[in-house]
Amino acid sequence: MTILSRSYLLGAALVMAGAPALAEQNWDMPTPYGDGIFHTQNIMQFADEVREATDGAIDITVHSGNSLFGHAEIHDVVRQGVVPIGEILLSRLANDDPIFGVDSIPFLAASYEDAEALWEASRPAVEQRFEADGLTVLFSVPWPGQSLYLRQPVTDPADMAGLSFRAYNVATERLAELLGATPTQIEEGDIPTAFSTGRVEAMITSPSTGANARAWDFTSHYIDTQAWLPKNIVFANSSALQALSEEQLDAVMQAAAAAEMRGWEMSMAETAEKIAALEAGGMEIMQPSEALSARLAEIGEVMTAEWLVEAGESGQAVIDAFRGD
Ligand code: PCA
Repeated sequence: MTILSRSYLLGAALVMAGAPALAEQNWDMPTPYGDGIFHTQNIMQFADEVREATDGAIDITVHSGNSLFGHAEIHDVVRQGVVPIGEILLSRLANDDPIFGVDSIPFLAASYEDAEALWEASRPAVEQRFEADGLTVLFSVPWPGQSLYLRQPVTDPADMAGLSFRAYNVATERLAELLGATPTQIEEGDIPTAFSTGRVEAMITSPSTGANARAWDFTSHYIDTQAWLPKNIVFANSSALQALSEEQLDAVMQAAAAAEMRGWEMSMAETAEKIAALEAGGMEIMQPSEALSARLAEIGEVMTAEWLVEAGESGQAVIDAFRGD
């Protein structure tokens, strides 16, 4: 029997016996995003609330900005039990299962209301897929709408052909391709360097990420497309949760539910606040031209169709549930 399964059984036995709390646990929690990002502030508050509710027995330390593990490693290290908890951009897992990428299809769910309905419709499938890997979903919070950052006031979508375009998941890669641009994957924290060294010259991301990266230092025009709301997800190793006492587990789950509510509100408030910060930084704020809107809508249709082919019947069921069919 491995150490992991032994501790799992011990944990399960303790829960069944309603045993007293285990000794103090220090939980390292890696996240890709930096301290200036509202998601990170939200998970720090989550950590504070868990610490308080458990009288310090569960002491979560947030390791921000890829400082403990890189974005691409976090899912694996939590699965392996190297750390008990972590945060990632959910759609980074779209290569493992298309369900993880449903929130990154342009204009499928571009408002908070629609994003919430899509999360409700897709949550059971996401949770099941995490469970199959020995992981428990704690909560998920969207970034504000994804909009374009450019060095010229593009009105004709054809003018984006040939641009080197920053991508952060497979959907942004595909979007860049469909625009005729050339995608390059760049982590959020590396955006300023990628622009200043000429690796990329355009991107699509939230006002939160744009303002945090001081996008006005390397782009001049913000086009407010708000095309989709990709989500971060916070998840724990299920064995680590099963090793908690019932009260401790309750405390974690309650703090998680509160963090989800708070995070969605923070995200909504961010949208206007951070667009104003981009403008204050010197960027020109534009609405998309009719031609650009039409092209992006078309790309959204193409990507929805491609996603449905990949995701099959279970994907169709999620879309039907989302649309209330
Ligand atoms: N910020 C992250 C993901 C989506 C967003 O708004 C990023 O740009 O990497």
